Amino acid sequence: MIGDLYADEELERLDRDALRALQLLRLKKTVEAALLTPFYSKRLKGVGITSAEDIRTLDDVRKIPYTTKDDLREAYPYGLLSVDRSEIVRMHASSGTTGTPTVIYHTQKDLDQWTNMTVRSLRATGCTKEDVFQNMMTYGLFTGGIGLHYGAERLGMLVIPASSGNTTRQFNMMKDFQTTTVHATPSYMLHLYSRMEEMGYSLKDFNLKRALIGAEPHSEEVRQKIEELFDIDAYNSYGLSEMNGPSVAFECTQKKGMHLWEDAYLVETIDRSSLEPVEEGEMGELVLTILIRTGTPILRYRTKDLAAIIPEPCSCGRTSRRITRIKGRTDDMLIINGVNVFPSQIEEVIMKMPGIGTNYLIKVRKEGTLDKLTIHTEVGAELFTDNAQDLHNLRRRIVEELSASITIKAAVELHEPGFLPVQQGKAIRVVDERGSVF
Ligand code: DLL
Repeated sequence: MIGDLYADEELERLDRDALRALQLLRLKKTVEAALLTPFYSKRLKGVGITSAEDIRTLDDVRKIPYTTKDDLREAYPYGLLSVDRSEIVRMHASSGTTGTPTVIYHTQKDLDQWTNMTVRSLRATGCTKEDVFQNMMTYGLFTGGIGLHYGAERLGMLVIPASSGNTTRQFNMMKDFQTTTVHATPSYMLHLYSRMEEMGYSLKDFNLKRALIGAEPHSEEVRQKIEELFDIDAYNSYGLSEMNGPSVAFECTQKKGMHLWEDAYLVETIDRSSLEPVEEGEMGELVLTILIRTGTPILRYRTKDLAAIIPEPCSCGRTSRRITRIKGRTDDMLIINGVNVFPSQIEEVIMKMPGIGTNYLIKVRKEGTLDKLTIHTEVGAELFTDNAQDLHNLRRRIVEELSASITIKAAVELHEPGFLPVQQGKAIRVVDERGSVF
């Protein structure tokens, strides 16, 4: 494959024409692999694609129907394998909410390519072999732990495969091994900070320089809060198991959007109602095709994640276009008395409030015929002990700013640190008690 002729550093900086030529070659190869799977052979032949030669330009990708999570479930367990099962060396799975998991299989070559992407992503954030890397993402079927592990090793970092949870042990290791880089969900980073003092630690015990945060939606305000609390740089990392996992898109040290590694992924943004492409720069649903995996090829996957492609080149010199922070998932959008609200819009408002704590929860329920939105948020311990007037003022300010930003009058309840539940994996930020209202 032509991509194999380039060193990875060159792939990061290929000029756009060469990049597109490489994408086309890899797309053809992927379609060829897909035609070998029971699922896609039927699907592609149904639209007249019987060989890779039916893909002549990158625009021909539009001839291919979208793939959804339900399709992957339908193909469970082996309907998307394009190679003999003996060639497969690893699987990952995500269960979602409906039971049947979606399973992704990797050949050794697929894993090597994924590791390349991971090395590249880590390097983009300034990681080197001098770093001590504490990987606080769950190891297992979830891709967050193992996904970054091999890249970090290949880069030569000292890898601590800590996995998630056990906050005391995380702190002990951060201190004893002088960890410089952690990988965690943003909600776990906030949780860590909230426990630091009570565990007898302070920032000067650590040598932390950066956090790689991802796997769940979070606002710019949360990134800034993590950076300020720990006095570090925090980099956004996006990925999904259907597209391997972490290292689909990663921020570089410029921190102005995430480079979506285009030699490995073909990205489209579509209008989620018409399913037609939106303009570059406009917010749409990300549709991704993985170009570096043959074990389980997936074409035009509807991620349900909303973001925009940033067309302008990045000053770091990497040529893969960037995407904006994920605004939310199409299925996370709340409709409150007819108004569309993404949880991220609420998070932006509360996380920039001075004195606010590290955890919050959005609750929606019916009150008569109306929807009632209540924001529960923790605040710093000092606010509870100082004076009630400050608490009152803070509550009023949140209500006002929410009303200005999302045009909804929400109830706000302030709580002491540690009051709200903490999840070990991805944070649950919304509890919708309206049943099957929407
Ligand atoms: O969360 C892979 C991953 C692990 C990414 C570690 C980054 C770091 P899944 O469990 O399949 O895979 O969940 C994928 O999580 O479709 C998004 O909705 C959400 N997501 C992942 N990263 C981000 C992010 C991993 N940086 C789903 N910002 C995706 C917002 C994110 N949402």
